Amino acid sequence: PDPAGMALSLPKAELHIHIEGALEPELAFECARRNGILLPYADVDDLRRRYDFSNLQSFLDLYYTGMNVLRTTRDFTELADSYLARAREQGVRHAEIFFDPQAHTLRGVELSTVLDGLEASLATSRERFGISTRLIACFLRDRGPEEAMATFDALLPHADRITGVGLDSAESGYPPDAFAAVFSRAREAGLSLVAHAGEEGPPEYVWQALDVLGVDRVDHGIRAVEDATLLRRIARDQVPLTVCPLSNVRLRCVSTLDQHCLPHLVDTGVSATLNSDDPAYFGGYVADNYSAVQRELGFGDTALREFAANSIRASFLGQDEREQLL
Ligand code: ES4
Ligand code: ZN
Repeated sequence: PDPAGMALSLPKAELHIHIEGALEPELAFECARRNGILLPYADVDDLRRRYDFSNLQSFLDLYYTGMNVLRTTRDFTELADSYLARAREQGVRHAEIFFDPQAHTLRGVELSTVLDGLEASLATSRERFGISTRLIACFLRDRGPEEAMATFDALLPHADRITGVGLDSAESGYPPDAFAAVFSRAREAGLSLVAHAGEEGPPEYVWQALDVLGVDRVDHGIRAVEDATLLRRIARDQVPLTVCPLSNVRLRCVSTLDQHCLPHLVDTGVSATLNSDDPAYFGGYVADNYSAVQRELGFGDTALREFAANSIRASFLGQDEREQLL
């Protein structure tokens, strides 16, 4: 048995991937050149050398600067194609892809440009890459609930093009409960609900994501291990967590991978999935996260199979489609 091979070949779903975080430096410079934009970095190597983060905000600063080169439908199509090509090599059979509408509309790129561009790639992802895909629109929590509501209004005419809404960006100081109204409207519109919580923020934010927003999955959720009652709740209700181990280390939410709480989550009966978050920035795509936890946390083949099965069960695919992948 080849451990790397197992991590790569297991059929899996990726449920926590920000498409803007799949922007590799090479494509960033190509888009910059095409669009006549000057990136504040000398070249690809100079940009890569800056991928040394001290916390979530230090990453977000680079993430929002980098995506400024994305202007045309073609840019978004090539971005999604680039992710799908890498995801296929990593055994991904289904991907639920986050995008940040406000990060584009705030700098003058139309929502329809973003959606048309992504869809031009995703519409044929099954035929070209063997990957089914869904889109999840995330609200930027540090831009506040009013802007989230306005963004939801702008998304509504396109509601058939997205499967759910999420909540991301800077977490500390931005509790989920402020977004109760917009999440309630999203639920009424028949959308699935997710939220980043307990990445940098406290267990209280995870409680709010569950009890106030009513999310179907929690993104990250690792700080739930600090609250035994919360952890039991997550295990009892089998609320899936989309865990991103390499991200947690790169953003220093966890000091080293061998200190990660994933074994504790598994021991408590939590449905944990493994994901890449922002693969271009965090040193690996999804299977690299599987191999990393195998190497550093001692998870065996059975555990890796369980993570992959969890990812398919936790997806927003219909029951038939899920069963085909299991
Ligand atoms: C993100 Cl790692 C992470 N956390 C919160 N928001 C994000 N947006 C993109 N990556
Ligand atoms: Zn994320």
